[in-house]
Amino acid sequence: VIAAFEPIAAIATPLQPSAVAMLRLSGLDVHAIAIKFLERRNGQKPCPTPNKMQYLNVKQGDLVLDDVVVCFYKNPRSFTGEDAVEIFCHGGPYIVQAILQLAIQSGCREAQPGEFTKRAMLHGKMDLTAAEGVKDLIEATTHQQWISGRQLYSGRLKLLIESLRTEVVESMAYLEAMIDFPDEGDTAHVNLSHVIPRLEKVRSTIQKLASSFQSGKVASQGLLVAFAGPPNAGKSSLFNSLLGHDRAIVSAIPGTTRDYLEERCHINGRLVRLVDLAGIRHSNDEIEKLGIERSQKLIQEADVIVLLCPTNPSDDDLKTCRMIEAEILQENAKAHILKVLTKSDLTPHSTDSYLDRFMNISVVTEAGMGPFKASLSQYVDQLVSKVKDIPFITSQRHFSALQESLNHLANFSSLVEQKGDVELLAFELQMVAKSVQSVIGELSSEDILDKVFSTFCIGK
Ligand SMILES: Nc1nc2c(ncn2[C@@H]2O[C@H](COP(=O)(O)OP(=O)(O)O)[C@@H](O)[C@H]2O)c(=O)[nH]1
Ligand SMILES: [Mg+2]
Repeated sequence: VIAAFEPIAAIATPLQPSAVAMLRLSGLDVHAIAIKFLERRNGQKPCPTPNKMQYLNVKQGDLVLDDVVVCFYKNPRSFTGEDAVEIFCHGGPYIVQAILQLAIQSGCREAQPGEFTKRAMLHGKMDLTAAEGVKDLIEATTHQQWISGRQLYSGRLKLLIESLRTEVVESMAYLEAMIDFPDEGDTAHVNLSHVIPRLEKVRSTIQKLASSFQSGKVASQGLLVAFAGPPNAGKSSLFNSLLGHDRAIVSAIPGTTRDYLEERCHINGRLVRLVDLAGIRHSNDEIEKLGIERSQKLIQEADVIVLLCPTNPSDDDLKTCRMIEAEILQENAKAHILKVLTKSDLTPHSTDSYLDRFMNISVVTEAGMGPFKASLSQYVDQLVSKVKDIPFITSQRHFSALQESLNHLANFSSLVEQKGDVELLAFELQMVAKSVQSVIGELSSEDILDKVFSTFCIGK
Protein backbone atom coordinates (compact mmCIF):
# COMPACT_ATOMS: atom_id res chain seq x y z
CA VAL A 1 0.00 0.00 0.00
CA ILE A 2 1.22 3.44 -0.91
CA ALA A 3 1.48 6.15 1.73
CA ALA A 4 -1.37 8.58 1.13
CA PHE A 5 -0.62 12.24 0.86
CA GLU A 6 -3.11 15.01 1.56
CA PRO A 7 -5.38 15.70 -1.42
CA ILE A 8 -4.20 18.41 -3.81
CA ALA A 9 -5.72 20.00 -6.88
CA ALA A 10 -4.43 22.20 -9.68
CA ILE A 11 -5.15 23.44 -13.16
CA ALA A 12 -2.77 21.51 -15.43
CA THR A 13 -3.20 23.60 -18.59
CA PRO A 14 -2.55 27.33 -19.24
CA LEU A 15 -5.28 29.63 -17.96
CA GLN A 16 -6.30 30.98 -21.36
CA PRO A 17 -9.44 30.71 -23.46
CA SER A 18 -8.99 27.34 -25.16
CA ALA A 19 -11.02 24.42 -26.48
CA VAL A 20 -10.26 22.17 -23.55
CA ALA A 21 -8.53 22.54 -20.18
CA MET A 22 -7.57 19.92 -17.61
CA LEU A 23 -7.66 19.95 -13.82
CA ARG A 24 -5.95 17.31 -11.80
CA LEU A 25 -6.61 16.00 -8.28
CA SER A 26 -4.32 13.62 -6.40
CA GLY A 27 -4.06 12.15 -2.93
CA LEU A 28 -6.13 10.62 -0.18
CA ASP A 29 -9.88 10.39 -0.89
CA VAL A 30 -9.81 12.41 -4.10
CA HIS A 31 -12.41 10.11 -5.69
CA ALA A 32 -14.89 10.94 -2.92
CA ILE A 33 -13.91 14.62 -3.08
CA ALA A 34 -14.54 14.81 -6.84
CA ILE A 35 -17.83 12.95 -6.58
CA LYS A 36 -19.10 15.71 -4.24
CA PHE A 37 -19.34 18.09 -7.21
CA LEU A 38 -19.76 15.62 -10.09
CA GLU A 39 -23.03 14.12 -11.25
CA ARG A 40 -24.13 11.77 -13.99
CA ARG A 41 -26.46 13.14 -16.67
CA ASN A 42 -29.39 11.34 -15.03
CA GLY A 43 -28.69 13.07 -11.71
CA GLN A 44 -27.10 10.05 -10.03
CA LYS A 45 -23.69 10.05 -8.38
CA PRO A 46 -20.94 8.58 -10.60
CA CYS A 47 -18.99 5.43 -9.82
CA PRO A 48 -15.19 6.02 -9.72
CA THR A 49 -14.37 3.17 -12.10
CA PRO A 50 -10.63 3.48 -12.80
CA ASN A 51 -9.15 4.24 -16.22
CA LYS A 52 -12.48 4.84 -17.88
CA MET A 53 -13.63 8.13 -19.38
CA GLN A 54 -16.99 9.31 -18.09
CA TYR A 55 -19.15 12.10 -19.44
CA LEU A 56 -20.40 14.00 -16.36
CA ASN A 57 -21.77 17.32 -15.14
CA VAL A 58 -19.97 19.62 -12.73
CA LYS A 59 -22.55 20.89 -10.22
CA GLN A 60 -22.18 24.27 -8.54
CA GLY A 61 -25.10 24.23 -6.12
CA ASP A 62 -28.14 23.73 -8.34
CA LEU A 63 -26.36 24.94 -11.46
CA VAL A 64 -24.66 22.74 -14.02
CA LEU A 65 -21.38 24.63 -14.33
CA ASP A 66 -20.02 22.58 -17.24
CA ASP A 67 -20.18 19.24 -19.10
CA VAL A 68 -16.88 17.49 -18.53
CA VAL A 69 -15.03 14.28 -19.24
CA VAL A 70 -13.54 12.70 -16.14
CA CYS A 71 -11.06 9.90 -15.59
CA PHE A 72 -10.53 8.30 -12.17
CA TYR A 73 -7.22 6.54 -11.42
CA LYS A 74 -6.63 4.03 -8.62
CA ASN A 75 -3.23 3.94 -6.92
CA PRO A 76 -0.61 2.94 -7.84
CA ARG A 77 -1.72 3.18 -11.46
CA SER A 78 -1.63 6.95 -11.94
CA PHE A 79 0.96 9.61 -12.79
CA THR A 80 1.55 10.35 -9.09
CA GLY A 81 1.11 6.77 -7.92
CA GLU A 82 -1.80 7.95 -5.73
CA ASP A 83 -5.55 7.94 -6.28
CA ALA A 84 -6.12 10.66 -8.84
CA VAL A 85 -8.81 12.34 -10.92
CA GLU A 86 -8.46 14.24 -14.19
CA ILE A 87 -11.25 16.57 -15.27
CA PHE A 88 -11.37 17.77 -18.88
CA CYS A 89 -13.62 20.82 -19.16
CA HIS A 90 -14.25 23.68 -21.56
CA GLY A 91 -11.14 25.86 -21.44
CA GLY A 92 -12.79 29.11 -20.37
CA PRO A 93 -10.78 30.68 -17.53
CA TYR A 94 -13.97 31.28 -15.49
CA ILE A 95 -15.04 27.63 -15.71
CA VAL A 96 -11.57 26.27 -14.98
CA GLN A 97 -11.12 28.46 -11.91
CA ALA A 98 -14.63 27.71 -10.64
CA ILE A 99 -13.96 23.95 -10.83
CA LEU A 100 -10.69 24.44 -8.94
CA GLN A 101 -12.64 26.32 -6.24
CA LEU A 102 -15.15 23.43 -6.02
CA ALA A 103 -12.29 20.97 -5.54
CA ILE A 104 -10.85 23.16 -2.78
CA GLN A 105 -14.24 23.59 -1.05
CA SER A 106 -14.65 19.81 -1.24
CA GLY A 107 -11.39 19.11 0.59
CA CYS A 108 -8.37 19.61 -1.65
CA ARG A 109 -5.52 21.99 -1.06
CA GLU A 110 -4.10 23.92 -4.01
CA ALA A 111 -0.97 22.16 -5.28
CA GLN A 112 2.46 23.74 -5.15
CA PRO A 113 4.64 24.02 -8.27
CA GLY A 114 5.83 20.58 -9.38
CA GLU A 115 3.99 18.82 -6.55
CA PHE A 116 2.40 16.14 -8.76
CA THR A 117 5.78 15.19 -10.23
CA LYS A 118 7.37 15.29 -6.78
CA ARG A 119 4.78 12.83 -5.52
CA ALA A 120 5.37 10.64 -8.57
CA MET A 121 9.01 10.55 -7.54
CA LEU A 122 8.32 9.91 -3.86
CA HIS A 123 6.09 6.98 -4.87
CA GLY A 124 8.84 5.49 -7.02
CA LYS A 125 7.18 6.32 -10.35
CA MET A 126 10.32 8.11 -11.50
CA ASP A 127 13.73 9.21 -10.27
CA LEU A 128 14.96 12.77 -9.95
CA THR A 129 16.49 12.89 -13.44
CA ALA A 130 13.21 11.74 -15.00
CA ALA A 131 11.44 14.46 -13.02
CA GLU A 132 13.91 17.01 -14.41
CA GLY A 133 13.17 15.52 -17.83
CA VAL A 134 9.46 16.23 -17.33
CA LYS A 135 10.35 19.87 -16.71
CA ASP A 136 12.56 20.06 -19.82
CA LEU A 137 9.85 18.40 -21.94
CA ILE A 138 7.22 20.87 -20.73
CA GLU A 139 9.51 23.83 -21.38
CA ALA A 140 10.83 22.59 -24.72
CA THR A 141 10.31 25.02 -27.56
CA THR A 142 13.10 23.55 -29.69
CA HIS A 143 14.35 20.14 -30.81
CA GLN A 144 17.53 20.55 -28.74
CA GLN A 145 15.51 20.92 -25.51
CA TRP A 146 13.38 17.96 -26.46
CA ILE A 147 16.56 15.84 -26.84
CA SER A 148 17.58 16.89 -23.34
CA GLY A 149 14.17 16.28 -21.78
CA ARG A 150 13.63 13.00 -23.55
CA GLN A 151 16.95 11.45 -22.53
CA LEU A 152 16.36 12.41 -18.89
CA TYR A 153 12.77 11.21 -18.96
CA SER A 154 13.64 7.97 -20.75
CA GLY A 155 15.88 6.93 -17.86
CA ARG A 156 19.07 6.61 -19.92
CA LEU A 157 21.08 8.76 -17.51
CA LYS A 158 19.51 7.00 -14.55
CA LEU A 159 20.57 3.56 -15.83
CA LEU A 160 24.18 4.65 -16.21
CA ILE A 161 24.21 6.24 -12.75
CA GLU A 162 22.75 3.08 -11.23
CA SER A 163 25.36 0.89 -12.86
CA LEU A 164 28.15 3.19 -11.64
CA ARG A 165 26.77 3.11 -8.16
CA THR A 166 26.52 -0.70 -8.22
CA GLU A 167 30.18 -0.94 -9.24
CA VAL A 168 31.20 1.29 -6.33
CA VAL A 169 28.97 -0.45 -3.81
CA GLU A 170 30.33 -3.86 -4.80
CA SER A 171 33.90 -2.62 -4.42
CA MET A 172 32.92 -1.18 -1.07
CA ALA A 173 31.42 -4.49 0.03
CA TYR A 174 34.73 -6.16 -0.75
CA LEU A 175 36.59 -3.67 1.43
CA GLU A 176 34.07 -3.93 4.21
CA ALA A 177 34.44 -7.68 4.27
CA MET A 178 38.09 -7.06 5.04
CA ILE A 179 37.19 -4.71 7.86
CA ASP A 180 34.92 -7.33 9.32
CA PHE A 181 37.43 -10.13 8.91
CA PRO A 182 40.84 -8.51 9.08
CA ASP A 183 43.66 -10.94 8.42
CA GLU A 184 46.52 -8.58 8.80
CA GLY A 185 45.24 -5.17 9.81
CA ASP A 186 46.48 -2.71 7.20
CA THR A 187 46.15 -2.40 3.46
CA ALA A 188 49.81 -3.11 2.97
CA HIS A 189 48.67 -6.72 3.10
CA VAL A 190 45.32 -6.25 1.45
CA ASN A 191 44.88 -7.36 -2.11
CA LEU A 192 43.14 -4.57 -4.01
CA SER A 193 43.95 -5.96 -7.43
CA HIS A 194 40.37 -6.51 -8.49
CA VAL A 195 38.97 -3.36 -6.88
CA ILE A 196 41.39 -0.89 -8.46
CA PRO A 197 40.78 -1.62 -12.16
CA ARG A 198 37.04 -1.61 -11.55
CA LEU A 199 37.21 1.80 -9.91
CA GLU A 200 39.43 3.10 -12.68
CA LYS A 201 36.68 2.21 -15.15
CA VAL A 202 34.16 3.98 -12.93
CA ARG A 203 36.38 7.04 -12.81
CA SER A 204 36.79 7.26 -16.58
CA THR A 205 33.05 6.80 -17.15
CA ILE A 206 32.25 9.56 -14.65
CA GLN A 207 34.88 11.77 -16.25
CA LYS A 208 33.31 11.25 -19.67
CA LEU A 209 29.84 11.91 -18.32
CA ALA A 210 31.01 15.10 -16.62
CA SER A 211 32.52 16.28 -19.88
CA SER A 212 29.10 16.00 -21.56
CA PHE A 213 28.02 18.97 -19.46
CA GLN A 214 28.70 21.65 -22.06
CA SER A 215 26.66 19.88 -24.72
CA GLY A 216 23.95 18.92 -22.25
CA LYS A 217 23.66 22.47 -20.98
CA VAL A 218 23.37 23.82 -24.51
CA ALA A 219 20.63 21.26 -25.24
CA SER A 220 18.71 22.05 -22.09
CA GLN A 221 19.29 25.77 -21.53
CA GLY A 222 20.47 27.10 -24.89
CA LEU A 223 23.76 28.22 -26.37
CA LEU A 224 25.34 31.00 -24.28
CA VAL A 225 26.54 33.63 -26.75
CA ALA A 226 28.42 36.67 -25.46
CA PHE A 227 29.25 39.76 -27.51
CA ALA A 228 32.61 41.30 -26.85
CA GLY A 229 34.58 44.04 -28.51
CA PRO A 230 35.67 47.65 -28.19
CA PRO A 231 33.12 50.33 -27.27
CA ASN A 232 30.99 51.41 -30.23
CA ALA A 233 31.77 48.22 -32.19
CA GLY A 234 28.04 47.58 -32.62
CA LYS A 235 27.54 44.92 -29.95
CA SER A 236 24.21 46.23 -28.70
CA SER A 237 23.00 46.81 -32.25
CA LEU A 238 23.67 43.16 -33.17
CA PHE A 239 22.11 41.97 -29.90
CA ASN A 240 18.93 43.94 -30.67
CA SER A 241 18.88 42.82 -34.29
CA LEU A 242 18.99 39.13 -33.30
CA LEU A 243 16.30 39.65 -30.66
CA GLY A 244 14.12 41.45 -33.16
CA HIS A 245 13.48 44.40 -30.88
CA ASP A 246 15.36 47.23 -29.20
CA ARG A 247 16.34 45.78 -25.86
CA ALA A 248 19.78 47.35 -25.38
CA ILE A 249 20.49 51.06 -25.68
CA VAL A 250 22.41 51.81 -28.86
CA SER A 251 24.39 55.02 -28.96
CA ALA A 252 27.50 56.50 -30.46
CA ILE A 253 28.73 57.39 -26.96
CA PRO A 254 31.33 54.80 -25.87
CA GLY A 255 30.55 53.07 -22.57
CA THR A 256 26.76 53.18 -23.01
CA THR A 257 26.28 49.55 -22.03
CA ARG A 258 27.52 49.59 -18.45
CA ASP A 259 25.88 46.38 -17.25
CA TYR A 260 25.33 43.15 -19.13
CA LEU A 261 21.94 42.16 -20.55
CA GLU A 262 20.81 38.59 -21.10
CA GLU A 263 17.90 37.51 -23.30
CA ARG A 264 16.76 34.16 -24.66
CA CYS A 265 15.72 33.88 -28.27
CA HIS A 266 15.48 31.42 -31.13
CA ILE A 267 17.95 31.55 -34.01
CA ASN A 268 16.96 29.28 -36.91
CA GLY A 269 14.84 27.30 -34.43
CA ARG A 270 17.65 26.84 -31.89
CA LEU A 271 17.49 28.20 -28.36
CA VAL A 272 20.26 30.67 -27.55
CA ARG A 273 20.99 32.96 -24.62
CA LEU A 274 22.42 36.22 -25.88
CA VAL A 275 24.53 38.32 -23.56
CA ASP A 276 25.39 41.92 -24.39
CA LEU A 277 28.47 42.71 -22.37
CA ALA A 278 29.66 46.03 -21.09
CA GLY A 279 32.50 47.19 -23.35
CA ILE A 280 35.83 46.05 -22.03
CA ARG A 281 37.89 49.17 -21.38
CA HIS A 282 39.64 50.79 -18.48
CA SER A 283 37.23 52.91 -16.54
CA ASN A 284 37.06 54.88 -13.35
CA ASP A 285 33.28 54.82 -13.21
CA GLU A 286 32.32 52.51 -10.29
CA ILE A 287 29.19 51.12 -11.95
CA GLU A 288 30.95 50.58 -15.24
CA LYS A 289 33.77 48.80 -13.40
CA LEU A 290 31.29 46.40 -11.82
CA GLY A 291 29.67 45.80 -15.20
CA ILE A 292 33.05 45.02 -16.68
CA GLU A 293 33.83 42.54 -13.88
CA ARG A 294 30.58 40.72 -14.50
CA SER A 295 31.29 40.74 -18.20
CA GLN A 296 34.57 39.03 -17.56
CA LYS A 297 32.83 36.29 -15.59
CA LEU A 298 30.38 35.69 -18.44
CA ILE A 299 33.27 35.47 -20.86
CA GLN A 300 34.47 32.52 -18.80
CA GLU A 301 31.12 30.74 -19.05
CA ALA A 302 30.14 31.45 -22.66
CA ASP A 303 29.91 28.72 -25.28
CA VAL A 304 30.45 31.22 -28.09
CA ILE A 305 32.09 34.61 -27.90
CA VAL A 306 31.36 36.90 -30.79
CA LEU A 307 34.29 39.26 -31.12
CA LEU A 308 33.14 42.41 -32.88
CA CYS A 309 35.30 44.97 -34.59
CA PRO A 310 34.07 47.93 -36.65
CA THR A 311 34.83 47.74 -40.35
CA ASN A 312 37.16 50.70 -40.18
CA PRO A 313 38.71 50.37 -36.73
CA SER A 314 41.00 52.80 -34.94
CA ASP A 315 44.36 51.56 -33.72
CA ASP A 316 42.83 51.44 -30.26
CA ASP A 317 39.98 49.23 -31.51
CA LEU A 318 42.44 46.78 -33.06
CA LYS A 319 44.48 46.73 -29.88
CA THR A 320 41.36 46.06 -27.80
CA CYS A 321 40.26 43.22 -30.10
CA ARG A 322 43.65 41.53 -29.88
CA MET A 323 43.63 41.97 -26.11
CA ILE A 324 40.14 40.49 -25.76
CA GLU A 325 41.07 37.56 -27.96
CA ALA A 326 44.14 36.82 -25.85
CA GLU A 327 42.03 37.10 -22.73
CA ILE A 328 39.42 34.66 -24.07
CA LEU A 329 42.06 32.10 -25.00
CA GLN A 330 43.44 32.35 -21.50
CA GLU A 331 40.18 32.34 -19.54
CA ASN A 332 37.87 30.13 -21.53
CA ALA A 333 39.56 27.46 -23.59
CA LYS A 334 36.26 25.81 -24.49
CA ALA A 335 34.73 28.93 -26.04
CA HIS A 336 34.24 29.07 -29.76
CA ILE A 337 35.31 32.53 -31.02
CA LEU A 338 33.30 33.98 -33.86
CA LYS A 339 34.98 37.04 -35.36
CA VAL A 340 32.76 39.62 -36.93
CA LEU A 341 33.46 42.91 -38.74
CA THR A 342 30.50 45.18 -38.14
CA LYS A 343 29.01 48.12 -40.06
CA SER A 344 30.03 46.64 -43.43
CA ASP A 345 27.72 49.22 -45.06
CA LEU A 346 30.24 51.94 -44.14
CA THR A 347 33.39 52.74 -46.10
CA PRO A 348 36.34 52.60 -46.25
CA HIS A 349 37.10 49.03 -45.14
CA SER A 350 40.29 48.39 -43.23
CA THR A 351 42.88 46.17 -44.90
CA ASP A 352 44.68 45.20 -41.70
CA SER A 353 45.65 41.53 -42.01
CA TYR A 354 44.40 40.82 -38.47
CA LEU A 355 40.90 41.20 -39.88
CA ASP A 356 41.33 38.70 -42.74
CA ARG A 357 39.30 35.92 -41.16
CA PHE A 358 36.44 38.08 -39.86
CA MET A 359 32.96 37.70 -41.36
CA ASN A 360 31.30 40.92 -42.55
CA ILE A 361 27.89 41.98 -41.29
CA SER A 362 25.73 45.05 -41.23
CA VAL A 363 22.65 45.38 -39.06
CA VAL A 364 21.57 48.30 -41.26
CA THR A 365 21.49 46.46 -44.60
CA GLU A 366 21.26 42.97 -43.00
CA ALA A 367 24.17 41.92 -45.22
CA GLY A 368 25.95 38.86 -43.82
CA MET A 369 23.28 38.23 -41.17
CA GLY A 370 22.19 34.93 -42.77
CA PRO A 371 25.64 33.33 -42.65
CA PHE A 372 26.22 34.75 -39.16
CA LYS A 373 23.02 33.19 -37.80
CA ALA A 374 23.79 29.94 -39.61
CA SER A 375 27.15 29.67 -37.89
CA LEU A 376 25.46 30.00 -34.49
CA SER A 377 22.75 27.44 -35.22
CA GLN A 378 25.26 25.01 -36.76
CA TYR A 379 27.35 25.27 -33.62
CA VAL A 380 24.33 24.35 -31.48
CA ASP A 381 23.76 21.29 -33.67
CA GLN A 382 27.42 20.34 -33.50
CA LEU A 383 27.45 20.42 -29.69
CA VAL A 384 24.10 18.67 -29.30
CA SER A 385 24.96 15.93 -31.81
CA LYS A 386 27.93 14.96 -29.62
CA VAL A 387 25.53 13.65 -26.97
CA LYS A 388 22.61 12.55 -29.13
CA ASP A 389 23.08 8.84 -28.56
CA ILE A 390 24.83 8.66 -25.20
CA PRO A 391 23.78 9.41 -21.62
CA PHE A 392 24.59 13.02 -20.77
CA ILE A 393 24.10 15.47 -17.94
CA THR A 394 22.25 18.77 -18.30
CA SER A 395 22.51 20.72 -15.07
CA GLN A 396 24.98 22.22 -12.66
CA ARG A 397 23.43 19.95 -10.03
CA HIS A 398 24.47 16.83 -11.99
CA PHE A 399 27.89 18.29 -12.73
CA SER A 400 28.66 19.18 -9.09
CA ALA A 401 27.63 15.72 -7.91
CA LEU A 402 29.93 14.05 -10.43
CA GLN A 403 32.75 16.42 -9.57
CA GLU A 404 32.36 15.49 -5.92
CA SER A 405 32.49 11.79 -6.73
CA LEU A 406 35.68 12.35 -8.74
CA ASN A 407 37.23 14.13 -5.76
CA HIS A 408 36.49 11.17 -3.51
CA LEU A 409 37.88 8.75 -6.10
CA ALA A 410 41.06 10.84 -6.16
CA ASN A 411 41.21 10.66 -2.36
CA PHE A 412 40.79 6.90 -2.62
CA SER A 413 43.71 6.64 -5.04
CA SER A 414 46.05 8.65 -2.87
CA LEU A 415 45.08 6.59 0.18
CA VAL A 416 45.94 3.46 -1.77
CA GLU A 417 49.30 4.96 -2.65
CA GLN A 418 49.94 5.87 0.98
CA LYS A 419 48.79 2.40 2.02
CA GLY A 420 46.14 3.99 4.21
CA ASP A 421 43.71 2.30 6.51
CA VAL A 422 41.11 0.05 4.91
CA GLU A 423 38.39 1.87 6.90
CA LEU A 424 39.41 5.15 5.28
CA LEU A 425 39.34 3.54 1.85
CA ALA A 426 35.86 2.23 2.49
CA PHE A 427 34.74 5.64 3.70
CA GLU A 428 35.90 7.33 0.48
CA LEU A 429 34.02 4.76 -1.58
CA GLN A 430 30.93 5.34 0.51
CA MET A 431 31.21 9.04 -0.35
CA VAL A 432 31.66 8.21 -4.05
CA ALA A 433 28.52 6.05 -4.01
CA LYS A 434 26.61 8.76 -2.18
CA SER A 435 27.52 11.57 -4.54
CA VAL A 436 26.89 9.46 -7.65
CA GLN A 437 23.55 8.40 -6.23
CA SER A 438 22.57 12.01 -5.55
CA VAL A 439 22.28 12.59 -9.32
CA ILE A 440 19.17 10.40 -9.39
CA GLY A 441 18.03 11.62 -5.99
CA GLU A 442 18.08 10.48 -2.44
CA LEU A 443 14.71 10.38 -0.83
CA SER A 444 16.15 11.83 2.36
CA SER A 445 17.53 15.05 0.97
CA GLU A 446 14.51 17.34 0.99
CA ASP A 447 16.57 20.41 0.14
CA ILE A 448 17.65 18.99 -3.24
CA LEU A 449 14.08 18.01 -4.01
CA ASP A 450 12.73 21.42 -3.06
CA LYS A 451 15.33 23.11 -5.23
CA VAL A 452 14.41 21.03 -8.27
CA PHE A 453 10.65 21.12 -7.88
CA SER A 454 10.30 24.79 -6.98
CA THR A 455 11.17 25.65 -10.59
CA PHE A 456 8.23 23.64 -11.98
CA CYS A 457 4.91 25.11 -13.00
CA ILE A 458 1.82 24.47 -10.92
CA GLY A 459 -0.22 21.50 -12.10
CA LYS A 460 2.75 19.40 -13.09
N1 LIG B 1 26.07 52.21 -40.36
C1 LIG B 1 26.00 51.33 -39.36
N2 LIG B 1 26.05 51.75 -38.07
C2 LIG B 1 25.99 50.83 -37.08
C3 LIG B 1 25.87 49.44 -37.36
N3 LIG B 1 25.85 48.79 -36.18
C4 LIG B 1 25.95 49.72 -35.21
N4 LIG B 1 26.04 50.97 -35.74
C5 LIG B 1 26.17 52.24 -35.01
O1 LIG B 1 27.35 52.21 -34.21
C6 LIG B 1 27.16 52.92 -32.98
C7 LIG B 1 27.51 52.05 -31.81
O2 LIG B 1 26.61 50.94 -31.76
P1 LIG B 1 26.32 50.13 -30.44
O3 LIG B 1 25.51 48.95 -30.85
O4 LIG B 1 25.78 50.98 -29.36
O5 LIG B 1 27.81 49.67 -30.08
P2 LIG B 1 28.35 48.99 -28.71
O6 LIG B 1 29.00 50.06 -27.93
O7 LIG B 1 29.38 47.99 -29.19
O8 LIG B 1 27.21 48.34 -28.02
C8 LIG B 1 25.70 53.36 -32.99
O9 LIG B 1 25.64 54.70 -33.40
C9 LIG B 1 25.06 52.46 -34.02
O10 LIG B 1 23.93 53.03 -34.65
C10 LIG B 1 25.82 49.03 -38.76
O11 LIG B 1 25.71 47.84 -39.09
N5 LIG B 1 25.89 50.01 -39.69
MG1 LIG C 1 26.52 48.52 -26.09
